[in-house]
This record gives sequence, C-alpha cells and structure tokens, in this order.
Amino acid sequence: MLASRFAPKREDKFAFGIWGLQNRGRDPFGDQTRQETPALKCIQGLAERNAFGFEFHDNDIIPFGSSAAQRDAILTDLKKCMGDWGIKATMATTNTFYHPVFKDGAFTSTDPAIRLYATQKVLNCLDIAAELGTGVFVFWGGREGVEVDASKCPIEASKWFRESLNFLCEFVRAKKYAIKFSIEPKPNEPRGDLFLPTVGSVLAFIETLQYPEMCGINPETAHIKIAGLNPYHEFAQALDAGKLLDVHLNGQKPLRFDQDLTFGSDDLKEAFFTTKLLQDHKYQGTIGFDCHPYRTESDPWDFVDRNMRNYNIMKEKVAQFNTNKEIQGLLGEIHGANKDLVGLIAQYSPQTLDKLRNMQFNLEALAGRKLRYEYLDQLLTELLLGVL
Ligand code: GCO
Ligand code: MN
Repeated sequence: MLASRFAPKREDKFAFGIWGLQNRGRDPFGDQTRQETPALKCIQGLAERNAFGFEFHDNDIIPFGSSAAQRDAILTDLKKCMGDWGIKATMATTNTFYHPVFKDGAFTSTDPAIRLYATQKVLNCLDIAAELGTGVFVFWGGREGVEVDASKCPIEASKWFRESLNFLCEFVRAKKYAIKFSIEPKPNEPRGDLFLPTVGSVLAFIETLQYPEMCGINPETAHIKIAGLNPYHEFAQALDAGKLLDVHLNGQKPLRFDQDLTFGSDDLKEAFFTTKLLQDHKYQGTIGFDCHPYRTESDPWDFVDRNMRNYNIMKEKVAQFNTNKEIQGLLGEIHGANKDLVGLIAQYSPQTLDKLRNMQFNLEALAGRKLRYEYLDQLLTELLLGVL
C-alpha cells in the first residue's frame, strides 16, 4: 500500500496539462492503445484527486473548426464543471502545431498569411483564457524551427515572432486581461531544430520585446534533458531572473526523443533538486506536470496520482535535507570559509579597489581546502533511499 501522507491536497497547487491525460497512446510506430479520456472527464478526475488546476490548448477543449455557438456551449459546460468541482484553469495555450497549415511554422512561417492566422488563433484563445480566469498563457513553438537552414534566417524568424508577440501584448493591455505570456523553450522535436531552445535564449529574447515585463518562461524538465542540460540549473536561471511563471515537470532520459515520463520516475536526484529549488525559493506559481501515461496504461489515473505523490515525497525529503544536522553541518563548513571577506566588493569605490589590489592570497592554503563532496553526495543518496 502507498503511504497516505503523500496524497495531494488542493493547497499543494498541482496542475496537469490535460493533453497528457487525453493522450491515446499513439506514437510514430503504433496506433492508439486506449480510448481518449474526454476533456471534462479529465478535469473532473483531476479535481477528484485534489489537483488545483488544469492546463489546456484551445483545441483540447474546443475541437478545431467549431462554430461560435459550439464554442459558447462548450465553454458554458466547462465553466459549470470548474465551478462544480472547484478546479481552476491555471494555464492556457494555443495549438499552433497540429494542423498542416503550421507544417513550416506558425509565427515563423515564411508566409505572412500563416503568421497572421496563428496570431488570430491566439487572440481567440486569449479571449477563452480571460473568460476562464487563466493568468498564464503559454507559447510553445512546436513548429517554430527548421530542418533546412537554407530555408529561413533565424534573425528574420525572431523578428516575425517578436512582431506577433508585441501585437498580442498590446491586445492583452487594451482588453485589460490579467494575463502574462510564458514562452516554453525546447531544443528540437518535432522540428529538426527549434528556435529558442533553452531558458537562456528565451530570457535574452524577452528583453527584445516591447513589454518584457509581460513575459516570462515555463521551462520543462524533458526539454532541458533532450538538450543534455541540467534542469535544476535551467529552472534556477528562470527563477533568478524573476521570470518563472509556470513549470512543466516530468521525466526524461537525456539526449533522446521526447519521452514525457512521470516526474521522478527516471532520476530521483534531479527531481529532488527541482523540488528543493521551488520549495526553498518560495516559487509562487502552480506545480504543473506536462507528461503522458505510458502507452501500456489503460487510463491516466495511476499516472496522475504518482506525479503528485512524487513531488510531495520530494518535498518531505527536502525538509529532511534542510534539517539534517550532519548535512547542514557539512554545508556550514563548506560555506564557512573566510566569512569576513563576504561583501568586500559589493560596492565599487577607489578604497575597495585599493584593498583588492593589495590583498595577499595564500594560494596553497586556499587550494588545499578539504571539500567532502563524495561524503555529502552519499548522505543525500542515503537520505533519498530512506536509510539515513
Ligand atoms: C511538448 C510540449 C508541449 C507543450 C504544450 C504547450 O510536448 O514538447 O511540452 O506539451 O508544453 O503543447 O503548448
Ligand atoms: Mn510542456
């Protein structure tokens, strides 16, 4: 039996992308292995399991090509379901990758009509987000990239994307929607190369926009590991910049196709440090999971439960780590060297410059310091394995 103390509570603020729950188990080599769980069933099931919210693409809830009347009827049902079950729509996004019109990009298509169509599709989805009270609006550029570099210049592609984003920011301001934009980086898949592959590239791009304060990032564990990078560090960079609007937690073996595994199912230390980062730095957003049940599953519910449990288990491990006397003692030693020098160059002045120039360093003593990292890592390993 699984221990009940890790069962999720509303105040844990967990949310799931419903597209992961709707997933029918198709892959490039095989057909669907289960029935699609309808959107309202996904949302109800999440609420029953104490998730705080759900995330959605326009077409996860409103089928492509629906009429205005169909849209309104669907939204009425959805709002009723949200009210009845007390669940929030925490993140909205536009599907600008599935329809063949987007085969060579949406905002970065070489055809201005396609760029305008994508921008219009986002406008419509922003109206839905506002109606549902959603505060974070994501841009995941699934088709914004190339296989053939001869086909378009990345600088021009950035210009096109910037133009749409600036226009959409103006729209949100004009409508007084309480919505922020969040760009989700990914290095590749489904395109050979995607534009804006990492947290750093998104941060730099945001600064070129007209309203950088309206835009942030939602990094995803899997996307970072597809690039062979460290999710703890990437999430930290977004948080440090004050730009972490949402997170997409999941699991992924490094440098492979996009696996979208359950959070904590593949790399416990990484899940621990991601959790530690969000807990220690009092991240205020929702804890979003963007992943898919194994193709072998018949329904999404064991998968939903264990993503949330794994986060809560890691939360307990983080608390143990932060209060473990031996670990904290060791960290105290590691960070305790030459404390009197801290802040010496915090403020530039001719006097501090002079001080720095004249300082004498005993390199042999500095280089000789003992760093018991093997032992520290073993303490963490034993803590995670439950034997410390
Ligand atoms: C992926 C992405 C997507 C996006 C989502 C939001 O599979 O690479 O994670 O799932 O997060 O589509 O637009
Ligand atoms: Mn994602």
